[in-house]
Amino acid sequence: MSKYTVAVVGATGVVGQEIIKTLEQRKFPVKELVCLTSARSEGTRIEFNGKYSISRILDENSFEGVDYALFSAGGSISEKFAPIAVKAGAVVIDNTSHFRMDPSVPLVVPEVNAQAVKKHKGIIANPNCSTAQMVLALKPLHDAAKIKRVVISTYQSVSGAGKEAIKELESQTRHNLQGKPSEAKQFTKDIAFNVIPHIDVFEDNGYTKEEMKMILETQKILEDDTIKLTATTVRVPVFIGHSEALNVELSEELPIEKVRDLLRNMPGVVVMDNPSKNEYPTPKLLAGRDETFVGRIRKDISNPKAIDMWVVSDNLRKGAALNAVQIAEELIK
Ligand code: L14
Repeated sequence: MSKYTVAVVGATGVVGQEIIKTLEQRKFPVKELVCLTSARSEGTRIEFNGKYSISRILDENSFEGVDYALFSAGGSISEKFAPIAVKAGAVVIDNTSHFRMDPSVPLVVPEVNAQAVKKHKGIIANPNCSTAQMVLALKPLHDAAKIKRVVISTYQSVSGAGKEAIKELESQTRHNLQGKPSEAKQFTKDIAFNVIPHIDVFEDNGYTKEEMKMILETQKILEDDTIKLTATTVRVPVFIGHSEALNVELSEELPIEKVRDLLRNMPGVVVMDNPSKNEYPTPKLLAGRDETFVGRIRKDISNPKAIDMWVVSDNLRKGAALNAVQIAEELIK
């Protein structure tokens, strides 16, 4: 089997670390792991396959001999360095939002649109975490009875926003329990004992960028811009795992058992839906798992053609690292 030189850009970040763990767990054929970071994290010892790799500063010459470069260090880093990596001969898998809507860049969730990988011109984009788990649940329904409209509410954990955001939820929780006030730095409001209807920046239409990403990326991945979507994305005081309440209007009425079967047969999806036993997915239960879990599946009593469901996945796994590594696996098939 061939082996590849793999670079991870943002190697000491929350997603970078998860990517390295995932490459190891899934036994991706790595000849050499190149860990790239900012000057601040230079020289960090990173364990991989029982050996240590020392992180180096990302620069213009970092990609010599690199086959695959997985980027997770922010949009401006991808904007500058992804083209440099491509020029050096690497294929880039980008975790940021920077290239996702570029028509020449495939946006891929392998269980949904693996074929799109083939059209790449050097860069492949990994979708937004909330989009990735949602399209897994939407795809089989769309194939069976064309989705007309989706109404989305999300409950998103802090880990997507990085290490400092994780620390802020920890320290604010501790402080507030001791009756001390806390200072909001990573989010616009306190995140402990709170919910914040604001992820990423506001756009002119009143939506946040996170909401618009869910809308536009879903249309691109499902290759159908006639699907209408609307979303409210909300940050909740959870460390890992995003949850989503979806109302999905189909173009025809499907029996609810049929809907369950379609979801059960979808790769990457697990139906966890047993209300009589209080069984439904929650982030605390499912953090660390690769699959996307769907529960609370029911007919919308206000519309016979619509389905309500609750979708939970680990935002660092399917929402980021796992999906990126799965794209790399498609490339070496
Ligand atoms: O990749 O949770 O588009 O604050 C931007 C928002 C990643 C998660 C993306 C967050 C996201 C992030």
